[in-house]
Parts: sequence; C-alpha cells; structure tokens
Amino acid sequence: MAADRVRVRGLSVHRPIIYGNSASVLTPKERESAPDSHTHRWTVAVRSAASNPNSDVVGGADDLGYFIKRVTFKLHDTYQNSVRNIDKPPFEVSETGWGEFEIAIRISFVPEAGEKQMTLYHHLKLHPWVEGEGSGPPPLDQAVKLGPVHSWQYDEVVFIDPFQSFLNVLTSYPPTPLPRVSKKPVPYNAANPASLEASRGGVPEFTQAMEKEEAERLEAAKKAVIMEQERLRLRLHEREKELEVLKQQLGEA
Ligand code: SLL
Repeated sequence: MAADRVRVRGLSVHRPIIYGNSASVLTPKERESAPDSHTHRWTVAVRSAASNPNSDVVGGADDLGYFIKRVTFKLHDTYQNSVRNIDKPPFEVSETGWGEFEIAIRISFVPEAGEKQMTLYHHLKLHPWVEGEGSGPPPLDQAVKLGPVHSWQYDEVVFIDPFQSFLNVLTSYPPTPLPRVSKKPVPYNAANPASLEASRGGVPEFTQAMEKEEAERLEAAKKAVIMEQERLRLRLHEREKELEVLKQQLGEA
C-alpha cells in the first residue's frame, strides 16, 4: 500500500458546514420575466459555517472545494433538469418558483478522502414563520416587508481515521473559526417576525453558542427517543400478555 493511503487511526477531523436556503419575494419587475406562477427567488446551498464578516451572505467564508468534489441538488420534478450537479464552489442553485418542497442534497467528496457520499435533506423554505399554528403564510405584500427568509442547518462533516495524504490536505485548509459571540444576536431563522431587526439587514450567524445548543438539542432528542423506545417496549409487553390471555380464553371456549 502506498504510504499516503495509510489511515491515521484514532484521529477525526471535522469541518463545520451549513446547508439550507434563502428566499425572497420577486419584485414586480422580476415577476415580468419569470414564469407566470412564480412568486419567489431562492438559493439552496452547502457552505462553510463561518460567514465572511464583510458580507451579507450566510456562511461561505471558506471555499469547500478542497474536500467536496460535487454537490447534487435534487429539486422538485416540476423543475426542468431537476437533478443539478454542481462541481465547483459555490455549491449552490438559484431558481425562482412558487412552492416549498424537499430537496435532497448529496455531497460527494474528493477521491483522496476515500469517503462515501453523504445525503442531507432540506425543506425549501419560502414563507416567513408566523405566530400561531394553522394560520398559513402571510400574504406576499406582508412577506416582502419581513425581508428575506433564511432556513439554514448547521452540521459537521467528520473524517474518521483519515488517510495521511488527505489529512495533510485538511490541515492545510483550517476552517475559519466561528465567532465566539454573535455580534448581532439574530436568530438564524432571521425571518421570524418577532425579530424585525433580522429583516432590517441583520445577518444570522452561526456561533459556538449555537453549536452548543445544537449538541444539547441532539442530546435531548436522544433521551426522548430512548424514553419512547422504553414506552413502546412496555406497551408491547402488555399487549403480548393480553394476547396470551385471549389465546387462553379461546382455547377454553
Ligand atoms: C406543493 N409539494 O405542492 C409542493 C410542490 C413545487 C414547486 C412545490 C416551480 C415549478 C415550475 C415550483 O415552484 N415548484 O417551474 O413550474 O406546494
């Protein structure tokens, strides 16, 4: 085996990413050139989690091309060429449309990584969050005032026991650190109407605090799953006992 195909055991290297979308209502002028039913312009993307401090873009401070070879976005079948392969950064697709749908995002890694593809799912979000369930999205004229909608998810690509050669690549591209504290504490679903400052140009940021919150959410979800499992196990047990009793009764009848 070539020396560089040796795995460095016991080591894992992670790279923070975000995936999701931003969306805004088409201006009257844009609507003239867009297909009739289209109401929104949107961009779905996979980016580095850290944002460029001098830009409004969510995430994307680092170019991920050193470990991502291709990102495939599978759009709704109502789109022409619904499978979009993006082979270089920025790994994103911009479109116009009228509806929300689930987008499968497949990340293929550079061959040196020796990693399998990874698939993420994102629900394209066009409409601002509104208070109260079942109230539906606000009308477009209101949505315009709320500003762009952002729906982003933080994640980490983890390379476990990386090849020595790939580890060298990874270490030569250290990720831009996430800010310790948010300069402008704006929730990342910046379209939350409760946070109007978000729509006045605040840029949602991913911070170490948010990373921690995400870990806590995962931990809580894990606990909930275990409890649910236990509950179902008990119920199954009870039903099995009931079944036994019924079988016996049948036998006696
Ligand atoms: C819905 N399940 O019914 C969703 C589907 C599809 C959205 C949404 C563009 C289509 C085109 C478009 O917005 N598709 O280009 O004609 O709400």
